[in-house]
Amino acid sequence: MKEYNSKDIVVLEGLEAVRLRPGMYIGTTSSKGLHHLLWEIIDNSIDEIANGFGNKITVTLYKDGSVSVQDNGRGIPVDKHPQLGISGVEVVFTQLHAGGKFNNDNYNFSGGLHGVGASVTNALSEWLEVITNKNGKKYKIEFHSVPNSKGKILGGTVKTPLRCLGSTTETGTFVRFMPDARIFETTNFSGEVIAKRLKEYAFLNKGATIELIDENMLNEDGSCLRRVYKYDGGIKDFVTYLNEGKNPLFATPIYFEAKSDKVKVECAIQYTDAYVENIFSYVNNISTSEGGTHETGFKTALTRVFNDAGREAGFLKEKEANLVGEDYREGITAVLSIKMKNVQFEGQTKTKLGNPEAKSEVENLVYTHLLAIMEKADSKKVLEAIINKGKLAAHARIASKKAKELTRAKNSLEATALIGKLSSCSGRDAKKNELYIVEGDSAGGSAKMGRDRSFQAILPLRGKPLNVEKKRLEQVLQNDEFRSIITALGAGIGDDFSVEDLKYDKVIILADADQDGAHIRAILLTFFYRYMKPLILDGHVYIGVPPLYKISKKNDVKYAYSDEQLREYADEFGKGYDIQRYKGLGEMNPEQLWETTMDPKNRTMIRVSIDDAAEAEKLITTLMGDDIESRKIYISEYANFNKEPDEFDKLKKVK
Ligand code: TTJ
Repeated sequence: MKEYNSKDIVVLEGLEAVRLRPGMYIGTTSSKGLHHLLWEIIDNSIDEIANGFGNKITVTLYKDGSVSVQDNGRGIPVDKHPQLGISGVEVVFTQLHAGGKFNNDNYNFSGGLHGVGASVTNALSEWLEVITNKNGKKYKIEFHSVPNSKGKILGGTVKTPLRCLGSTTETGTFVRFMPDARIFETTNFSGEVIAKRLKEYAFLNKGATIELIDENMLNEDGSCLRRVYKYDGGIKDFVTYLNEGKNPLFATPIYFEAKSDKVKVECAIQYTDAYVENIFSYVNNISTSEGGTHETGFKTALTRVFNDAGREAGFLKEKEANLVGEDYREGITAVLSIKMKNVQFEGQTKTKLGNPEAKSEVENLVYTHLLAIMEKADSKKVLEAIINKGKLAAHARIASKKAKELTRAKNSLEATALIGKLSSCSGRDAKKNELYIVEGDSAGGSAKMGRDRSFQAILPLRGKPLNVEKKRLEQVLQNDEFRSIITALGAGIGDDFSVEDLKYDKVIILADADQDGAHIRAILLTFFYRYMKPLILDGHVYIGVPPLYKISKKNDVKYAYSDEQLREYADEFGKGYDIQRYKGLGEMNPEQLWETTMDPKNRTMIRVSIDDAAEAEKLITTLMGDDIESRKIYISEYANFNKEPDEFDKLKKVK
């Protein structure tokens, strides 16, 4: 082997930094970070397919805990990189930020959000192997992370240099890796999590076959579980899937593709009799859950098209005013998928498209193509349904305007009466203040007495709040519990909600650890999700976790938050201890509640986040909507406790 030169040392130091501070590259070393390793690899194959090279991706979970990704694209290049003097494939896996893209000419569109690159996956793997089939030959290179002579682990170094294994008629790339257990809190990949992501990719890349093989899950006949996703309708099928269990206003989603010299747009739209707005947007296959310029352009075009086409067709009379954007978005389910070069992401979670040109490009394309569809004679019924729905929404909007204003009016008599139940805090620094929403008056009372009133405010909730799913804003605003929450937060609601006006940095839901408590949490989260989504997206919503047990021996008191922890403490105490099981928050006295659940030094909280907007949406409609049948199916599919015994037995876990 040739000697290392200085350039190679730079490369090694790059990957060293990744092992030193994995969090800087993949956010966290939890399960989420572990899966990030896989997304880095899969995204490369998706890019290849999205640009028209190949049509199949296979992800395999192996018994030894490793995972592989295979595509039938062009294969990673093996020729020597002119500056670095090593093969292209070695560059991709050892050079930070190299990715699968050497320059912009190889790909028209590519993600670049997850894009810390495949080298990060390599650096954080115990071993990684690559097979690339290219130019009629099969090549293989292997990497590993092993200690050097000083005992320091070097991540992702070449174990076996690139060699040719012979000839082949295939083209494409195969990458298999073993995540490094010395880095991650857990190295168990979740078939469910991966399947969800692959399904979304399959919707976004119509016609592509994306499969997941899980060797750890066996079917009855001993074969391993194989899930295949292929949607010839693409995002049109996506919309149909999202609307399962709802009542669509017309049978087939509106669908069109269009492109200019700057962007490619694909769009599917269907309305249901629901009241919520569901627009999912993507740029280069990356979910833009914070929206951005493309989504703004889309919304503007939507309003213009329906007003113009509606007037032309006579559904909007001369004396009737145009409807506004939100009227046309009530009950909409839409997927907007665009492709463009040089994407810029902004926002708190870097999921908001910033490119200014995307607004006008998308607006023009959507306006022209959607208008052409709506002007067709056989679209008349569809157009009429949309305009009528919009008119009803406009009516409700005007009716709820007054109620909305009330919740914003800080000093009005009514507003003061509403927050009468609120025990506010004395501090005025919104960045430090916390609002506890507490289940039940008795727990609310304990929380009031136990809290640190300088920054903690308490809002007790009486009984079950209203399930806001399937309710119009107007009805939500008539509900006392929600009105007090809205007024207390002081940041508006729905389209008017602005996180900047928040009076609290943390909104903490505190409910019992039982069925009723779970229901209350679900209802509150549904409300925040539907009417204050940025509150969740920006990470302001938390679930307080009260202890399940108090275990004590003489003056030594410990609180356990799980059965496992209880066993641990019982072992520590040995003999002669007492266990108290808390059935509810109300059983704790103010001091105990403070100590275990509210004191920032000791408390445990779960921060609520949305990883996958489309799946979150599906979950909420299924769990909180009024279609009982699909809720049953969902629960039996995803929550094993309700599975039919024989159905569950089909999937035997093997080690
Ligand atoms: C790059 O431009 C020249 C032709 O090949 C392009 C390329 O690298 N294609 C490519 C990379 N297809 N698939 C990959 C890939 C697949 C996996 C599983 C992992 C990685 C890092 C890249």
